[in-house]
Amino acid sequence: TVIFTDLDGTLLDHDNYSFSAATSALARIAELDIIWVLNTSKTQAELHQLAGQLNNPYPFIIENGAAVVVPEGCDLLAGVPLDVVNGQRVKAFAPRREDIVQLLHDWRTEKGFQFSGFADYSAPMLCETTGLRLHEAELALQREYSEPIRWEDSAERWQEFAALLSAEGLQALKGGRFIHIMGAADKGAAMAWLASCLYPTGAAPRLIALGDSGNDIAMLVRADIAVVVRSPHHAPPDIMAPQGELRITEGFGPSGWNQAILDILGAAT
Ligand code: 2M8
Ligand code: MG
Ligand code: MG
Repeated sequence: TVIFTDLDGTLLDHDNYSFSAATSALARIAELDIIWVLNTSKTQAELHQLAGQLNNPYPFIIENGAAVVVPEGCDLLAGVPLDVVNGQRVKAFAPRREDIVQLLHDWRTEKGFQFSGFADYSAPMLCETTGLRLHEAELALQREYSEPIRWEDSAERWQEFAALLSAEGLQALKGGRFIHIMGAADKGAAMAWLASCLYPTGAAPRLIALGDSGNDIAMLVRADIAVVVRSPHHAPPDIMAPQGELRITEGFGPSGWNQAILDILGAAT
């Protein structure tokens, strides 16, 4: 078994980012020595900090499947060729953010689209919209592959914007609060790549995936057990044609996560 989990609204509470409601399930995972992979729209900078807080030594997936990062001290992908970017071992699947932001800003100027994005926000502004603390907001602003935006224009203008995105090979993925503009990568493809690296020979592991939003669909449909974690703020994403078993939690966020993991793994005896 390998577990892939989203963070915001899934393992972390949507409003206060706490994972304390998931303590028993996290202990059970550690006890069973199961590899669990953080698969999130958050940045590498955020993940280095959060992996530490969560005591998770495994590779993690950043910015909606844009890249897999193998942290220092983790030798799980020893034989896999990786790039080294700023001293970190990574496998990137998506184009860099700079050019994407440039395009978005050109379109905004030329066509008058109404939207704002992380490139427009200061850390204190981001704290206000997200409830992140100042230091966390600074880490969230250090983006490499994706630009989260808020659409402040009409639905018709969105159609026009979406057509421009797809002509450039870009996509819009829905997170808990923002729409993430990025290249053609997703959490599901990154999960499949990492799982195949973890188990290059022998039987494929059972993949458990947990998520709460549209940007988790690509990961959830490819899992053997997909857990939709309920959100107090938005409707669950539509999972059409899951390849495995589909569950939906009763509880919200980390408390739903906790229950789902204990149900699947069995509580300690
Ligand atoms: C953004 O991601 C969440 C994930 O669903 C969202 O769209 O609401 C990201 O920018 C992430 O880096 C940041 O930590 C988070 C804060 O709520 O927002
Ligand atoms: Mg989420
Ligand atoms: Mg996420």
